[in-house]
Amino acid sequence: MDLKILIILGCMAYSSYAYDMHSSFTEHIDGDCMCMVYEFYCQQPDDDHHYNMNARQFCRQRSIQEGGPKGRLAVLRTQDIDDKVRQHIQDNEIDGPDCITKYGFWIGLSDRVTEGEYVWSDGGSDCPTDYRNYADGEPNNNTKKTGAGQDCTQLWFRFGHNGKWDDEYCDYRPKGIVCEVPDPFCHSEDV
Ligand SMILES: [Ca+2]
Ligand SMILES: [Ca+2]
Repeated sequence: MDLKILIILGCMAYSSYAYDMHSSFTEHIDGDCMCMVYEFYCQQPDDDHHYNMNARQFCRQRSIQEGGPKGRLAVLRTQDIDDKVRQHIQDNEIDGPDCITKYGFWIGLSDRVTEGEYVWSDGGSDCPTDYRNYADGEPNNNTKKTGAGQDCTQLWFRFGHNGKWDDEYCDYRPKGIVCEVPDPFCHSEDV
């Protein structure tokens, strides 16, 4: 394989995990947790069907400072955070086709490992939470499109759900992304 092809492949691999941020806001999390920056990204390219996995890997590369604590798909720990994230999406009008055509944003909650056991992207270690805000009838682990069912959670902007949560196929449709990135420079009085 010549150098040119290697460079092209390298750029393709890089570009699949580098999305342009639409907007963000910072929030102090009560308790021992530090400030979090919630970052919003419009829908991923319709490319290789590893949509949720790519989103997870992308958020894990994010940091406020080079070498600082890394991000992850957002953990909506409290109703307050959940409300602010969903309000941000609506206030910035990114709940429609200008940003997402597949009706949702990934957040960091899944039952990928054990069906029915939902685990947050932080493993529940930093700020344990039982908070949930699924739409009526969800999660339903729908198996119509793939036999594996639905294991990844989206903020659902279809049928008037206004960002209530839904379990969705992890790798069937591209989605927007909400990452959270710890901000080591933020203090509670700043926000
Ligand atoms: Ca499931
Ligand atoms: Ca569902």
